[in-house]
Amino acid sequence: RGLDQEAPDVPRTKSPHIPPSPLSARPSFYQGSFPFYRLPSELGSFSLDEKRCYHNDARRLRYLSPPPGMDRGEASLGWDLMDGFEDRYVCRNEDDKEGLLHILTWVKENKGLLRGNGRSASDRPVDRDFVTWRGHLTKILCTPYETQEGWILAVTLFKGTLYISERETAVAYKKRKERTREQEKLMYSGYKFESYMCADSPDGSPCPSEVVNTNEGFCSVLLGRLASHSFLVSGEVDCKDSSSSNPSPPSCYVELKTSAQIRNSHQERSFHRYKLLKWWCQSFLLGIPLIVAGFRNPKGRIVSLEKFRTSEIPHLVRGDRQSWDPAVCMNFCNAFLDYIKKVAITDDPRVVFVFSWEPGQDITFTVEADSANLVVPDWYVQALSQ
Ligand code: 0WD
Ligand code: CA
Repeated sequence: RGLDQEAPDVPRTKSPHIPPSPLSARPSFYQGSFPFYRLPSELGSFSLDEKRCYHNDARRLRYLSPPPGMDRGEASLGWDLMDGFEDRYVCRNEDDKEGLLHILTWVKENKGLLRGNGRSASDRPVDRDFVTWRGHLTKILCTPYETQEGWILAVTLFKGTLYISERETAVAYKKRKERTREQEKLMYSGYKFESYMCADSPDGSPCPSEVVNTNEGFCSVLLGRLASHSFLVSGEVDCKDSSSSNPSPPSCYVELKTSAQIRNSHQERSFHRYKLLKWWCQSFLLGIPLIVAGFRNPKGRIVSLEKFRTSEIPHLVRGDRQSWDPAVCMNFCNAFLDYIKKVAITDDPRVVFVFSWEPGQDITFTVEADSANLVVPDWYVQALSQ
């Protein structure tokens, strides 16, 4: 015992807080067995319309409507992903930093669904450890293998729940502002693929002449658990497969992706190492079982469609020794969420804990005592204090 005995016997919350040392993101630290992860269950959903207005319903949910013969590889393709780029494209204003806005709006409008049992609702109105976007968790999961882009995640503890929101890094800002026309086209092509594959109703047909408007979206809100961490997560869902053998969400949801046609073994290896890592993390997190990928040629036409079962993706990359391991992603995420819980202990909506990471480095943090850049806005604090 020794040193322990000298520590004053005060409740943990009152003892002087010793800040934890930086957290490593090295893959070798996180090898081991896969941690407990519960398939998330859908609690609700919301939609964002063509003007980016919030609706507390599923009006923007779309339905998978693949071309006949897709499953036999016979689909007649050649879809032009550039069609409409010049004249039928409305792009969301990316300078408008929404943070957690839409998730918090959903929580505010659905408070009754979130009350814990036992505790008084006003003590912990959202009975979850974390609230965040799925996209932020995807970034965390990919961190041990990321060599290019760092991240900044801003965290606030408010009434017993940790809210995680992303801040754009200086590098990401610069990249966004300096995007070339070719990069813009590539971004457009992903959305255009959706208009070839999705219909507005379960028995409707796709409408490739429609305007592609990236303000629009359907987001599912789910409850999940990773080891000791409970969370509420929301993510944009591309479409629903009405013919799915399991009709309940998220099992009936489908993720759509585009990728460059693979023509040699080098391209195949890089597809496995980088693309499939991101695809797996993103869909696994929400429990989306199926990814439909369209492969495009250099002219921007779809040359083939392929289905990937999310659960099978780790097996596809297992043969490659230098590839990624899903257990490392999940163990790292578990460790990072533990780390956040150790660092962010001041329950105050004006306090923001800013975690940053750069490839090759450890995760560090700073504290903004009266932040000019809040994670949880005043209107939300008021709504949850009533
Ligand atoms: O402003 C930001 N930095 C972010 C905004 C970061 C993360 C999310 N969001 C918003 C998006 O506007 C969108 O409404 O959250 C919603 C999507 O959340 P998510 O599911 O957590 O995000 P993610 O998994 O990264 O992306 C899912 C899809 C993307 O599909 P692909 O197949 O490309 O991964 O959401 C779309 C995109 O279609 N998307 C966005 N749409 C508009 N603005 C954005 C964005 N910034 N990021 C992703
Ligand atoms: Ca997608």
